[in-house]
Amino acid sequence: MLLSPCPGSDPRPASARPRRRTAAVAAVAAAALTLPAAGPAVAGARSAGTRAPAATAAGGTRFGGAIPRLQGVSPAHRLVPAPASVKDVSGAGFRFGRRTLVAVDGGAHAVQVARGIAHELRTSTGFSLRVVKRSHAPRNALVLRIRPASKLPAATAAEGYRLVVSPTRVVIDARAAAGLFHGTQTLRQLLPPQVESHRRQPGPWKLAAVRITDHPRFRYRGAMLDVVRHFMTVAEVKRYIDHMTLYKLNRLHLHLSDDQGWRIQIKGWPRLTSYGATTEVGNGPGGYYTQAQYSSIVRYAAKRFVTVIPEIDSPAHTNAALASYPKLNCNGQAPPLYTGIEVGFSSLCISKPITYRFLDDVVRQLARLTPGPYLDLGGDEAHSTSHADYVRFVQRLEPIVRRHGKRLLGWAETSAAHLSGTGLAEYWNPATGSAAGTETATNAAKQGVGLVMAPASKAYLDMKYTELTPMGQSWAGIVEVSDSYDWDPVTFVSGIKESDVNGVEAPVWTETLKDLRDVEYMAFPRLPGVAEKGWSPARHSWSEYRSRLATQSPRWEVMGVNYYCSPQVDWRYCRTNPTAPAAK
Ligand code: TNX
Repeated sequence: MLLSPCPGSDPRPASARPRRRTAAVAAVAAAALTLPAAGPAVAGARSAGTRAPAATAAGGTRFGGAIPRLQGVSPAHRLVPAPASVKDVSGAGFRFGRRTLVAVDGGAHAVQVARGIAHELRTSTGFSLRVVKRSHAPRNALVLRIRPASKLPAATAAEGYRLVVSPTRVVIDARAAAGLFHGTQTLRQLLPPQVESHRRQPGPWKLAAVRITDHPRFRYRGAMLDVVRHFMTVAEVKRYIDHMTLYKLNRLHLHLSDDQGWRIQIKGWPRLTSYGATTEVGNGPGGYYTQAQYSSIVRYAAKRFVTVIPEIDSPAHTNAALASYPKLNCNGQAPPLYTGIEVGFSSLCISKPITYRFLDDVVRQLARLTPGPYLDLGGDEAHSTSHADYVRFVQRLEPIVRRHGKRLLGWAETSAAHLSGTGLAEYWNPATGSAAGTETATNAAKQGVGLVMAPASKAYLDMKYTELTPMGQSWAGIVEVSDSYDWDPVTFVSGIKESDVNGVEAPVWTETLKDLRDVEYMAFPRLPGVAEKGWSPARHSWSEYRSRLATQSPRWEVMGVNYYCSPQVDWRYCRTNPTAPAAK
């Protein structure tokens, strides 16, 4: 297995380090020839009623046939991420019907959550589900209430909720609208998967009686999308946000610049987008978001309680910017645009004042467009920058971010610099325990910089599932579904305490993934597992999780999500007919 070098700890010169990208080129070529093992022809086509002859494999996976309704699968056996507490209640549950109301007691954000879930349920059930404001809980209603802290378990905090299903009503109580929202996502998973359909489906729409109290283990539960190596449209990004919310992820880290392209409009620097955005890996046309488009992603995310964190990678991963503006290069000469998949060859000019004026412009504009507290300035794989220059650079970078009212998020290598202790460091090196490389995590913790755990050998969704996976890379290992679930964000690196960890993130790098359909194939089923690492108590084991995970595939099928039917899971549903990935 070829492990990625960590720039902070790898003493070898760049030329002696493993060149992992070359292997991936072959994977791209293979991806063009081989088809993924599962997936409907058109992402987004919701065909809940598809019928084909069913068959059951020895392991229990059900292939083809009608998509199961999961009736009789109890709440404790179907929810991902697992709630903090689920108590099955004996007796009848609740049944949505033509006259069911959605009653809300709370401010504007609570009303928005009520409207959102009513809208989703209307489409598939065909019921009118009128939204009404009520301070008491009517019968035959889904009731959403903002409650004072004293009326809820102490751990509920800002994102937790209590969900009680009884024959007369479903009540979701929370301290804040975010908690109500997460409660409605649990509700989705308690209903038959057909509720995800864009077309009206036959009922019944029944829920088992249950009492759930729930809150997240970590505050930061992220997904990272690389929209550079292959550009993703605004609609694709929004669809990915939808996928995140079903699993209670709340941070979208958008990797917006790299060697192969610059993807966000920056006023005063037009060539970044008129020239630097015109490429991607291979021969594709690239693309970028105008500031208005970026804002529309931010708003779409915010409505779903997801905070966007934009990343402008620096000082390395900057060839697109260097190609667009000769003055950003130490020698004043622009390199050509780049469409390959090597890393670590580019660097902003550490000693030129223009570098910091450029970054100040970019940071100022992104800070204005981004309501969340964090801006990510990268800091990974700076192989052509000396260690001293790298440290100097990061120490100039953080004050720029702070001056514009934000906190610095960086890859964990940034912890080699002296940091203010207000930011976050994202740990990605696959090293475990106390192996070389883990000091990026311990150095961050020592400085009071919170850790976001994204170890590549567990959380990188672009790693292949098996040698035969037709896309993806393998420099951090071959990562089957159980491998990506089997770790703990606190104990992965020794010397780290629970309070050092802000949360987890699942990055998807897109060197070998050409569109969202490919991204889905790598994210499902692993993304829900990383989400569970971020949300659920540490006690869950793979053997218990895999049976809950098995109940998710019928839902993905209805949603038109492309997914990998891993043989490690006895799926409730799996397609038999592999189909070609849709051409972009
Ligand atoms: C490493 S992880 C990178 C990315 C690549 C990824 C591919 C990190 C901080 N840098 O530039 O896209 O590997 O798996």
